[in-house]
Amino acid sequence: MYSVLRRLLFCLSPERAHHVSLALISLLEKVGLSFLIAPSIPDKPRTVMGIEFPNPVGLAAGLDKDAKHINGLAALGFGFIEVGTVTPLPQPGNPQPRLFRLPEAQAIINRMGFNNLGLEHLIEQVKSSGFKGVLGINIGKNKDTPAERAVDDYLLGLRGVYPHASYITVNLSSPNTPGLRDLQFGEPLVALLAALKKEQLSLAQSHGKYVPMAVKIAPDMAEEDIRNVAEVFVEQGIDGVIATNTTIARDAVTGLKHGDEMGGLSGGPVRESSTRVIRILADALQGRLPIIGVGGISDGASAAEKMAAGAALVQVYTGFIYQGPVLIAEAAAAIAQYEAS
Ligand code: FMN
Repeated sequence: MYSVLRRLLFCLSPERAHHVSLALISLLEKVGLSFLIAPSIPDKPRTVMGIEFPNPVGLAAGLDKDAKHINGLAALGFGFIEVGTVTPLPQPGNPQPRLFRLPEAQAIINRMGFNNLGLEHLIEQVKSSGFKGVLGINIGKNKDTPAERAVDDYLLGLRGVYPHASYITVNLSSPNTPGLRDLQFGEPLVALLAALKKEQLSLAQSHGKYVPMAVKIAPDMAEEDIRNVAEVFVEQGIDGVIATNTTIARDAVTGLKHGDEMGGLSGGPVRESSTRVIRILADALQGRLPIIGVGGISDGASAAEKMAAGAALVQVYTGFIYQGPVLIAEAAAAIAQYEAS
């Protein structure tokens, strides 16, 4: 069914197809017909970051930036949904076109630039969804906020989403906000995480509940940098790491239509580099923090590969666009088989 639908959707521009499919997914849920496109996924519960996940396959950030479609997406069988990236203030993102399909490589290039309706709007959406499942909320900085004041934006995000999230993701790895990825290294990383940790602990006291905080990193990191950030995460009391975001590398898509567009590349071409980061992180962390593996999962084998590299959970985005909801079931089944072996 999805292959027919995808053929129709792929006739539209990528951004239009995005909105139409999400509207359809939400509509099916509202009228109780999600089963028409949702695969059946047996529960395989596990506890990660102190949260119980019904199954290990989640939706990665960026698909539902404004948290408008949580219930529709959850009805497809995801074990958890991550919404955002949300910035404190609404911002339009980059001019269109800013989203490109590269079907030959089962890939996407995007330079959306954190287009979103802002923190207040996202919180209202989450509240009105009444969603009871595992919800990650991914926070970022506004484009116009200078790098030296980035921490203020993340603190606003943390405070705003804290009461509404199962976990919070600190996104330091989008290639589409100038200077953002510099926050992944050295003194700026330590200063940012120390400030966020302090605030998280104070929020835990005032709200009477501890909401874990994960950091999302890029795939384009040298081994030494990955090992260094792993130590910083442990020292700063971070609860998990999400590896990885999109890549700025282009070798896998040179010569393909849209292959030289600026932005972050996702899907097939990021699979190996993301698995490499997970493997190095797992070796450096030795179980001290859980890893959520994301990047290029397009079938059962690529999902199980992330678990074998050391992930405790996985997320999908681009593979979901190309394969549809059946990917959730394939990934969950392959992970169950890997864990049983
Ligand atoms: N990651 C974020 O942390 N925040 C975002 O706002 C975000 N927006 C994205 C928008 C698009 C169109 C795509 C394709 C990816 C986006 N991502 C974002 C990255 C994905 O969450 C994921 O980390 C990355 O695409 C690798 O996974 P994949 O190969 O399964 O797509």
